[in-house]
Amino acid sequence: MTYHGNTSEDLRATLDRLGVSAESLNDGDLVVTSPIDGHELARLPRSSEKDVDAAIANAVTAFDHWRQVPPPRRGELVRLLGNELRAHKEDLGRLVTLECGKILQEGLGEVQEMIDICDFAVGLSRQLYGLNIASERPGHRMQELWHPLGPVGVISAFNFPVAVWSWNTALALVCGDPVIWKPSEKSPLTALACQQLLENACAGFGDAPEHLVQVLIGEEAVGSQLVNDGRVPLISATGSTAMGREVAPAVAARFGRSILELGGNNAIVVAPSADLDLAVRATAFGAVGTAGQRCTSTRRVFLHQSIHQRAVDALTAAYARVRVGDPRDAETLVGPLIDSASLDAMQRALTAVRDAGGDVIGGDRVEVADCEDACYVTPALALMPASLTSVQEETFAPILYVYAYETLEEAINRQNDVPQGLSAAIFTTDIREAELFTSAVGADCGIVNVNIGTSGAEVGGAFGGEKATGGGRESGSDAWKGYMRRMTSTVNYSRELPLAQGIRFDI
Ligand code: UN1
Repeated sequence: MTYHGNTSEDLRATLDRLGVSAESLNDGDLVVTSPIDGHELARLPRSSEKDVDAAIANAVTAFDHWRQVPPPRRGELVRLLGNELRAHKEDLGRLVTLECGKILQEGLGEVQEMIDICDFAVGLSRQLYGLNIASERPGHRMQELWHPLGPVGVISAFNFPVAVWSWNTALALVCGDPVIWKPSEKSPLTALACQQLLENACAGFGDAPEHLVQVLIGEEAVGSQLVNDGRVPLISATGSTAMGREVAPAVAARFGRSILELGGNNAIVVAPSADLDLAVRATAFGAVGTAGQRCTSTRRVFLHQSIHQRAVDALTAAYARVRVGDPRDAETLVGPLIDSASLDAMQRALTAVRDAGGDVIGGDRVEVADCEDACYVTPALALMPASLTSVQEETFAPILYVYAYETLEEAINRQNDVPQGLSAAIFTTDIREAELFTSAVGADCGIVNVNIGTSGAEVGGAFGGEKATGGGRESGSDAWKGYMRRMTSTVNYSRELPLAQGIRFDI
């Protein structure tokens, strides 16, 4: 692999172009390193308990102003943010690569997702439709009104360090809500860059309230303070199922609202009639793309027994062509894992496959000169014995568990027989199979695709999943409703007072 040189120098230049001052980057003790070569990138100060408290108080004040700004005007701020993102797409994408190890194409794709959600939200700012509902009473009008909710706490993960923030922020802003963001402690620099771009947009906007969008840097303690504070009516949290298990009850205990986007265990079913070339390419992209570190990554593939061997051969050949290396290299398809804990988890999972009688192809560590502290691996195919139940845990690494199946009902049952329910896909040219898979008795996930893979969802659809994935929906469709307060309002314009349900109450 070719190493493209010191990441900290690359980082300084990139941050400089993004307008983030280098001065504040060494004032603290939260050490940020690049997964590309393990070099230290920054030492950031952590937000203290007092800082978090002040940020929440500031957000409450900003809310009082922002909720009174007409939604299309709020959309103007998001339009300006979209422009900033367009102007800085290359640099922000590169920063994602430097801090998170995604290949440049995927860093750019992530920023494109941000631009797309801004466009979506700008359009939404002239909609935010409520229903008119037929009233059962004469001379009455019943209507649903949507009002701003209040400060939104966003907790995000390292793997989509900027897009997840933008899904939440673009919607929250047009809905009239301030945002307080706690990015992953593994990717705080991309957060500082987003904050800078947002501030540029605010400067162009003119009269946005101060502290409309804020960033807090730190670990779990910071997130937990946000989660437990009753002044933050909505917590939108992306991360592991274990994290969601702590966040959900804490927010519920104070009757707050949460949008949870947690682990996935996504499967592709390849049916006998499938276009095998499409199926193999989609499976490989889903499983090895982003080094298997997407919540939508393909973790399992169920191959019909009639095409099992052909598909395994094609996958093995595709895996052999995958270039692992410095994600800044245009030839690279798989960059590093985020850290050594990830590498350990991957090795443990592969040992478990071998212990269970499975065969592992790949999954070897790739040593790179000058990058001894980085964790590069070849993606792994885990060929599983037919007798085994499907793996239940999500390992955030490029491992694809390969199973054979006999009937579609069996494949659907096995796809569903895991705690998570984010994304599933079928490759088939048989319309009956496709329809069954997406039907009420088909895959039980929030995202179910036909002839495309499990990852790479467009922003226009609602994003999220069922069961241990947390049930939340972000991004497109009507996910905006999660960021607003619904009011049912009935107006009586008659001179009578008829009661609902026909009740007579003569007083
Ligand atoms: C995530 O991994 O947290 O559908 C989000 C996808 C991307 C988003 C992934 N649009 O793969």
